[in-house]
Formats: sequence, C-alpha cells, structure tokens
Amino acid sequence: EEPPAAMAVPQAGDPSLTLLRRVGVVDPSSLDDYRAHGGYTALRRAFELGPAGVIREVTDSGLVGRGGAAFPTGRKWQATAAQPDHPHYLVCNADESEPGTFKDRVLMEGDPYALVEAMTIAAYATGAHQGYLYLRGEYPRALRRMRHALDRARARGLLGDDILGQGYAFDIEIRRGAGAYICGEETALFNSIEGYRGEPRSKPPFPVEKGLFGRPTVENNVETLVNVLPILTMGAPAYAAIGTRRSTGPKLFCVSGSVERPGIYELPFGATLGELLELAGVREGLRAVLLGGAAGGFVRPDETDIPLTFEGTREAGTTLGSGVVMAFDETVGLPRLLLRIAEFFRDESCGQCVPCRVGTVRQEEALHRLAAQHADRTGAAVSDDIALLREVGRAMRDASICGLGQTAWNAVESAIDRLGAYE
Ligand code: L3W
Ligand code: SF4
Repeated sequence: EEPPAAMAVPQAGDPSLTLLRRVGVVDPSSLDDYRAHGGYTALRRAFELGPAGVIREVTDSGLVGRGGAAFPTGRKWQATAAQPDHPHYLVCNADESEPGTFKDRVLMEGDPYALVEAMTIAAYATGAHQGYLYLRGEYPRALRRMRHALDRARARGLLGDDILGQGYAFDIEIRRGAGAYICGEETALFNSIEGYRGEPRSKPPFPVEKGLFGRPTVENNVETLVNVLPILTMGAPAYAAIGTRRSTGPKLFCVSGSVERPGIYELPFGATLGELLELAGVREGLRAVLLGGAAGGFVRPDETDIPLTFEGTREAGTTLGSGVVMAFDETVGLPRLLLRIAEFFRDESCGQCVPCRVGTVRQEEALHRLAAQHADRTGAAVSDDIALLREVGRAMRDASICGLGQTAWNAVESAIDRLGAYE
C-alpha cells in the first residue's frame, strides 16, 4: 500500500546542504542525473585511496554512527577489515522504526544511488563482496526506488563482478522487514535475514567479529553510510571541521509535532534545540520536546539552549538518539502520551528476557493507574506507582539484553523528573 508522500524536506535544493543536497533536486530514477550531480566521484576516490586509505579517511573524519548509538565508524570498519575469517558482509540498517524517525526514508526515496555508492565504498574498505539492505517493510516507495537503483547500477557495471573496471566484485540484496521494531537491533536483524525469529543475540561477540551467518559484518545505518560520500569528496579534515570537535559533520534532524513546518532538517552538529525549533516554526504554548524518540527523553521548553551534539545532550542528561525532535504543546495530555509510549514498548518487546518482557507490562499497568488517578484528581496512590515505576525501570535498564528494554523507561522517567507529568 502506498504511504503518503514523504514529509516535506524544507530546505531541498539549498546548495549549502551536504547530505540533502540532491534530495528534491535529482530525478531519483536516473543514474545519469545522479552522476551529473557529483555521483560516483566518491567511489572513484575510494579506488585511488585503497581500502586502508578509505578507512583512514573515515577514522580521521570523526564520523560516528547515526542510528542512535554514536559508535566510531572508522573503528568498526577497521575491526571488520582486520578479521582473518571470510567472507565478510556489509549490512545497511534501513529498518527505520524509531517513532518520529524518517530521515533514512527521505534519503532512500530522494537520493537512492547515494546509498548504493556509499554501500559499495563501505564494502570495498572492509573486504565484503556481498551486502544486504534491510529495508523497513512499511516503506514501499523506498523499496521501489532502491530496487530500481540497484538494477540500473548493475546494468552499468557499478555493481557486479568488476566495478568500474577495478576488478572488485560486490552486489547488494534487499531484505524487507515485516513490521517488528526489534529487527532494527543489529543482531535481531541478522537473525531475521538468516530466517530465524527476530530476537537479539547477546553481545559480545560483536558483529565485527561474528555477525551475519556468524561472519565478520559491518552494520551501519543509512545516514551513517551516506556521510562517507562527502568525507571522501571533501577530505577528512574539511569534513571534521563541520560541527563540533566530538560530534563532527552534518546531522539530519526529524522534526514533527507542534511545529509549523515538520520535516527533515540538515544542520551542522552544535546548533541548539531552540535554533532548530525556530527553523521549524515552533507554535505557542510549547509544553515539552521529546529528543531521540520513544527510546529518548523529554526536555522542558526552558531547556532549548541544549546544543544538538552527542556530548551536549549527554551533559544535559538526555540523548540525541537518531535525531528525533518531537514538539508537544499544551493541548497534548502527558499521561495519555506516556501510556502510548509504554504500549509501544510492551508491543515491540521480543519477550526473550524477563526484565523487558515483564517490565514493559508492569510499566504500562502503573501508567494506566496513574493516568486514571490524574484524571480523577484523586492523587492518593500516585507516589506508590511512581516508586514502582522507578524500581521496574531500574531493573529493565540494568538487566535487559538489548537497547529496547534498556531504554523503555527513559521517556517516562524524564517526563516524571523533568516535566512533573503527574503533578
Ligand atoms: C566493535 C566493540 N563494535 C559496540 C558496535 C555495535 C553497534 C554499535 C553501537 O543501539 C541505540 C539504542 C537505541 N567492538 C563495540 C562495537 N560496537 N561496541 O557499535 O552499539 P550499541 O550496542 O551501543 O547500540 P545499538 O544496540 O546498536 C542503538 C537508540 O540507538 N535509538 C534509536 C534507534 C532507532 C533507529 C532507527 O529507527 N533508525 O536507529 C534511540 O535512542 O535505543 O540505544 O553496531 O555492534 N567493542
Ligand atoms: Fe527482547 Fe526486550 Fe530482551 Fe531486547 S530487552 S532481547 S527486546 S525482551
């Protein structure tokens, strides 16, 4: 089924953009148009540099993962390239499912060849000859455009046995998700590709050592990979000069909720939350902003001077996650919103480990009681349920196997502590 058109990209076509510069400008079905707008210059540069040279550039650029965890990309690539066990695999995580996240969709729909080129570079650098694009099942337009781009690239010798006549072989297979949020967790995603139930594996061993089919695997988010193109075309020093010392480069922010112009915004790391909200046209009566999605946390309207960097959000006791910025005005009832978030985690828990399977149910039950008490203004038992939530939240954070359970209490905790949700 066809989804509504991708949300507006407010600055499409702005020449100062790095990641979005072709989105809304090129014809996403045309390889020639992609090339006319700078496509495939980064891959040529990669072949000049050689695999070790590419990894050096990516390391020196300071690029860290854009899927939410900010792990250094160069270190991941280096660790995979060094593994003696073969084959190596490349997996692109396009199972974009964090509530409020839609940046990878815009990249894949608007500039699909960029992802094909970036995946080819990542594979070349890390010694992979087979790549998988694990695409969210609910993205039919991205699927069509990526399929078309793969076919065209293959027909023109940009995928296959001898890419650009360099004697390097690489191809990409698309696998579609089936609607499970947990399959965005890298090891659950591997299980899904392998035909098993989408349950996370315990780490270590990390995928760089034992990933897909038990082989060394590089797994990167769409946005992370697309950053490799400007790193190679402008060079690591110029790229590293964008943003801050510890969060380098441009970042895509997914802005939605109570704003006049929802959409994807590209800004260098370091702009403040307030500046971003201003661009998006924040409405009167802002009550809260959710950063990082359901796994992230709420901040208050008087905290909009928080710099949008990994270090800045961490110092402020919150998270940047994958770049979600969801604004809520005073018309939004917080107890109902928190219940919705809790339902989401309870639904999406894979059920493999007790703290998360049971904890997400207990959390939702307590939030139901709190919402009812809040509505009646009885308030009597509120403190007991908040104490229970804290206890369950601590158990989920400390003892869950994967990020889903570890972060399932973040948003609720921040709403209680920062927003006074039930006061
Ligand atoms: C080699 C080591 N590799 C870590 C690798 C690891 C992974 C990456 C990050 O969760 C977060 C989660 C969500 N040697 C390594 C190593 N690695 N140590 O680095 O690992 P990790 O475990 O810190 O995080 P993760 O499990 O990948 C990602 C949060 O992001 N999130 C958003 C998720 C949603 C999307 C989306 O829809 N696109 O990304 C929001 O907050 O909760 O905490 O590759 O193998 N020693
Ligand atoms: Fe599954 Fe939750 Fe445990 Fe992750 S934390 S493995 S989603 S039960």
